[in-house]
Amino acid sequence: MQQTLPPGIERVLVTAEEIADANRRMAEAIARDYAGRSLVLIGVLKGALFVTADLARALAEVPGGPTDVQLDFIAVSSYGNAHRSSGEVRLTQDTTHAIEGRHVLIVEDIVDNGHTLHYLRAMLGNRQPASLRVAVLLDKPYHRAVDVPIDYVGLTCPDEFVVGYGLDYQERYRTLPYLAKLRPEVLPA
Ligand code: PRP
Ligand code: 7HP
Repeated sequence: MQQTLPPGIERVLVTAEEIADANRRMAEAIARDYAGRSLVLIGVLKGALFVTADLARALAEVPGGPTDVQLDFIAVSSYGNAHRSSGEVRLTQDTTHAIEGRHVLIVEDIVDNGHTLHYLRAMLGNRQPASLRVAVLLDKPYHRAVDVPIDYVGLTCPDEFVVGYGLDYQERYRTLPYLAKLRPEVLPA
């Protein structure tokens, strides 16, 4: 059946079902690696709101995974209202709990030029966690400015500006259940 898309959206790139499959695959790998341990997931707001929630629940459905999973959130901003990163990352909200001695998994929606993740790895790594890894739903490797290790990848993102499932353009489109390409006329040249 033909789907009616909101104004500004050209086409769906990744369906809600494909996103759920990617989260399940990441959850299985994470469950294996953290079996019998206590794990803290740190979701990076606002974009990773949905992937953090869905990955956490997918993880709870895998038998034999971590003994317990705690959630925390951090907020950073580097894109402001633009569709290109300023490269300057700002911490806008810190976690609520200390992570010293804890196994920590940063959960991101997308890694593009890599500045955000580079900043977060360095900042959280300085706090002496027992371990620090990264799970990313979308790896967008075409314009990487800094090399950042990613431990769990859901999907490779097409070389497009994508919105939906947490990803925004000027704070719009975050609540779409799929990932979509914007119409080119919506973006500045
Ligand atoms: C987006 C996205 C990632 C970051 C990735 O966040 O959610 O956190 O950009 O970009 P990079 O790899 O090029 O640094 P944004 O700064 O737009 O904030 P938001 O999550 O609140 O939308
Ligand atoms: C950040 C970001 N936000 C939304 N869509 C994209 O394609 C993006 N790349 N980096």
